[in-house]
Amino acid sequence: MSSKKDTTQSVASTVEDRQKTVAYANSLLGERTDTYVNSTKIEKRIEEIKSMVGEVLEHGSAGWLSPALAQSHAWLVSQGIPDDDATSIVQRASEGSGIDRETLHQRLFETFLARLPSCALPPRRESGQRAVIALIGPTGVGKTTTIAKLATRFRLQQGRRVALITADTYRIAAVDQLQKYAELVDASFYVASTKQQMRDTIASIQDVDVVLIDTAGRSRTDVDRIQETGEIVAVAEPTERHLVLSAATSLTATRRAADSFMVTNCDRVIVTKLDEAVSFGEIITVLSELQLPVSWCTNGQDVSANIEPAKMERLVKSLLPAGCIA
Ligand SMILES: Nc1nc2c(ncn2[C@@H]2O[C@H](COP(=O)(O)OP(=O)(O)O)[C@@H](O)[C@H]2O)c(=O)[nH]1
Ligand SMILES: [Mg+2]
Repeated sequence: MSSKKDTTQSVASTVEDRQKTVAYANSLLGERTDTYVNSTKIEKRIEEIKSMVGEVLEHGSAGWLSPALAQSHAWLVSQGIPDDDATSIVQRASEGSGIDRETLHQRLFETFLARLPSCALPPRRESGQRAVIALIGPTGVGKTTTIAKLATRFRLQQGRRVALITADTYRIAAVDQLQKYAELVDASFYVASTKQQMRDTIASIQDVDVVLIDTAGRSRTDVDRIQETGEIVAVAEPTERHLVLSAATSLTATRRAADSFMVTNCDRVIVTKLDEAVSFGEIITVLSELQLPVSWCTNGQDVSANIEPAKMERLVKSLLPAGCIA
């Protein structure tokens, strides 16, 4: 129970506190504390504060009322998702009131998964149909290595009969390399660098379950050669035409490559070099734009391993690891 004396003391100390606060505020304003308050200066400060509050509110109206949203946006941009995409994705994922970080993470995961194309299943042995699989794409993305990986998988791991055809005669060493590999995995090997050669070769191949066609890497600006590659491949009447894209390349380069190689009528995508990718936003963006089914992912140089059927959940997990917006 407080006495009257206590109450008087407490009122006195409140008044004293207030005076101290006013004195402190005035001192901050650079005024003497006991004489007068410079109203012009105070008004100026109030204007400054108003403008600061205005900025905060404006920022809030863009969707960043919560630090978790701003953090998610910053994370996505740091992972190579274009700024505008990141903004609209985070805004949509945060719709509704009071969502927690875990829900936001889950919604972002689902949003990216929904934007990505489906996965293409590997050719089924039971189909009874011969699979003719062509790989097309820029130089150095890993086409020949992936052909060797697929040959290993189909031949050594699944016991299917495999033939390798290379249309790449520009690099003699590459032809030798693939031929040696074909011997190693007990696959037949052919070179066909013109339409006529391809026609003859494909007609001559009998009793094979899978034909793998390697093509020359082309610079994305080499439009005529890209077209020519497409025509040579077309003669083989492939059941699958894979555009090979590296996850370790910039968004601009991958977008342009995808653009240039579309004339070859690719109907699926292989993503290589996931092990070398510093971030995953670039490849996820291109795959989402392309909307071609993704068949395989490769993640290393070991031809006896380092390839697996594509799984979009894995890619999204790499983009949004647990705790990235914690
Ligand atoms: N780290 C990594 N390197 C790869 C992968 N696939 C291919 N490579 C390497 O990329 C380089 C070019 O590969 P290559 O198959 O010759 O590319 P191509 O020009 O498209 O036929 C080689 O050094 C390969 O070992 C991969 O998944 N990860
Ligand atoms: Mg090659």
